[in-house]
Amino acid sequence: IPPQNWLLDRAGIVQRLPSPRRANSHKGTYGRLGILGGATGMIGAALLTGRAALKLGAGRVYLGLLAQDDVPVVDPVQPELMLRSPSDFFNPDFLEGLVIGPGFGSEIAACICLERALQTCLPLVLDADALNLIAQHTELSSALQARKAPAILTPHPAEAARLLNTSVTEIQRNRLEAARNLARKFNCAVVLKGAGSICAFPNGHCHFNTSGNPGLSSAGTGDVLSGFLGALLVQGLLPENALLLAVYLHGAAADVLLKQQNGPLGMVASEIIPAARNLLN
Ligand code: NPW
Ligand code: AMP
Ligand code: MG
Repeated sequence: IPPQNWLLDRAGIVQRLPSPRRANSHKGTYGRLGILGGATGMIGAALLTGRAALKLGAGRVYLGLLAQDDVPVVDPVQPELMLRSPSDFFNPDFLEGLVIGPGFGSEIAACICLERALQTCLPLVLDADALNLIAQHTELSSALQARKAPAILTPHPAEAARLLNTSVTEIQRNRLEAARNLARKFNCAVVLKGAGSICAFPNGHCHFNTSGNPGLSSAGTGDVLSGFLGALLVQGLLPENALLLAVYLHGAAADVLLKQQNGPLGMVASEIIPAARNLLN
């Protein structure tokens, strides 16, 4: 089939929703997600990802923070999150999915974690600094290309430019082509974020998101999106369904807030989380 383009709207996600919860389910039914990120100065990014994942239904969420000093041992806002050493994440059968990148930094410890993560068979969400490291280190980019297990890439235009070794202007000039090139280059599902996010797949098919608004143009909203994606993956959704649903829902939650709060100004990433939960339930 030649590559096709679709609009991603409410009708397009209905058949991708997770099945209703069984009465006799338990937390183990809904997956164990790990999140690697939160280097010094960016711990908030990993907390947002973790909170977003819990609120979209992941059974258990573990945070592996990269920061070395004054590392929190609990998230007082969301004590359900389990803060563990990143090295625990590589114990066999500990996790069923992994998000890497929110506030991850580019220190050597981050590089080593990413290298190990790429060697696992876990479904991965690669965001933010994980993408920057892949763009910088050919060994990491080759390891990603050689992977058999699924990975989803969530670059904003600057991260996409680094991955394709071009400029932001060039990415924005032809966003469709950029998204498709990324999906083909890394043989992964990709969302090229920004106003009118584009989800692209290695077979060339692309979906233009119709939800979202400039209220999302603030720090941490991308970190929340990666948590949504991780949560849907560990609940057993196929990567394609998890990506399309997470992207649409993230924007739709912002659209609800825009109406409720009479405008985009001052919308913050943490507000997107309960709004998305309401839409999914
Ligand atoms: P400019 O210059 O602003 O116009 P980086 P980052 C450009 C963590 N965070 N269209 C932008 O352009 C992240 O998870 C931590 C066009 C600029 O040049 C990462 O780990 C938070 N251009 C780390 O910080 C909350 C666009 O991209 C460049 C664009 C660094 O991530 C915040 C900036 O990108 C943050 O999430 C668009 N739509 N979007 C926390 N609370 O701890 C972006 N650009 O250099 O990759 O920096 O995205 O802030
Ligand atoms: P990040 O740059 O990684 O924090 O991600 C920002 C998130 O907000 C992405 O999901 C973007 O698609 C979304 N976003 C930012 N600005 C807009 C906008 N003007 N319209 C729609 N979505 C946006
Ligand atoms: Mg980001």
